[in-house]
Amino acid sequence: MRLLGLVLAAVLLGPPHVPAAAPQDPVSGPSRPFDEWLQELIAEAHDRGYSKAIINRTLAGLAPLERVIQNDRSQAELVVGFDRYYRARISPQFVRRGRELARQHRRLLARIENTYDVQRRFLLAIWGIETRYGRVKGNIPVFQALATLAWEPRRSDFFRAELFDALTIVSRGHIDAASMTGSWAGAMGHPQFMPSSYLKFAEDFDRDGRRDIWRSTGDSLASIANYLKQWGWDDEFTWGREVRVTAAARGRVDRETTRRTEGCYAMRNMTERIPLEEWQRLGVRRVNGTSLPTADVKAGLVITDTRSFLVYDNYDAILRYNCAHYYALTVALLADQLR
Ligand SMILES: [Ca+2]
Repeated sequence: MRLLGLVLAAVLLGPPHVPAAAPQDPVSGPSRPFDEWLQELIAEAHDRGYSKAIINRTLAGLAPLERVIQNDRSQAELVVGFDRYYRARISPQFVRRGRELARQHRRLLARIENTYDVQRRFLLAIWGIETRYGRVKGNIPVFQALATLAWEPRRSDFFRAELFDALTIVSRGHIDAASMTGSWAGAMGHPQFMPSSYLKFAEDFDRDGRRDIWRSTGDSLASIANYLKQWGWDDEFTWGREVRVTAAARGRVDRETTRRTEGCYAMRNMTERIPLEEWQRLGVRRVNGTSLPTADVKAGLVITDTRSFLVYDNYDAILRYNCAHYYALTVALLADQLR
């Protein structure tokens, strides 16, 4: 089976956790006036049992945000090379900052590592890539962003569900609506969780009664750890490694391996996982040309325009965070630099 399709377009389909939009006429706008739509939404919130006080603090008086609509519509599939993508995010200074934070939060990270069994370097790497280690968390009011996107027809069902999840978060008293800010598509706080992910994975690690991914570093890093753990992370292993695939090896790989057929887009854009010894037989080598390790582990091959990687099961957990190889590889390579 051919793997040429594996040469990846950079899949920059927007923020984490948000499924790609179905193709649609880009100029078609919301079909109904926002206020009329909002009144119906508020009625539904009442029906679902959210209190009047909560609804008044969150939904009442909302106006759509033009900036959100523009961002949503301009999400093109940008095709840049992997190296350019990586360099745009990771600099020596950015790595140094990560190492500083690793020292600064050494004890906290050790406790989180022990609790969730996820190596700390991956938590720091996701934190770094998502929000520049908490510096850029987004300052758009989450209810306004989600309401705008739920009103827009493109992905209204997805964002409407997220909007009700956001109401649930406020109802439970974890955060007040005014402090609930995020990026334009509703990804929130240090880990950039969508509300549905928040409800499933956010943790109250500092035990103050709130799962505060906006202000608590402990809650935030533990929430990232919990996310990876729940998606099957195994700290006996790492994520994978960069490899060298010669033209001859590439020919054998194309003839003798198959693509994955299940999972999100990026998961289907790599090979099935086969034992390392099979990759060795096919001619795949470490970057320095030496033999692959003899560990009894399965790996899938991810090929970008410039670099190739054998990835283990843990890599899937990073793709669950954001299903794009460039994203996951950048997280993984940063994590290696933070070891
Ligand atoms: Ca807390």
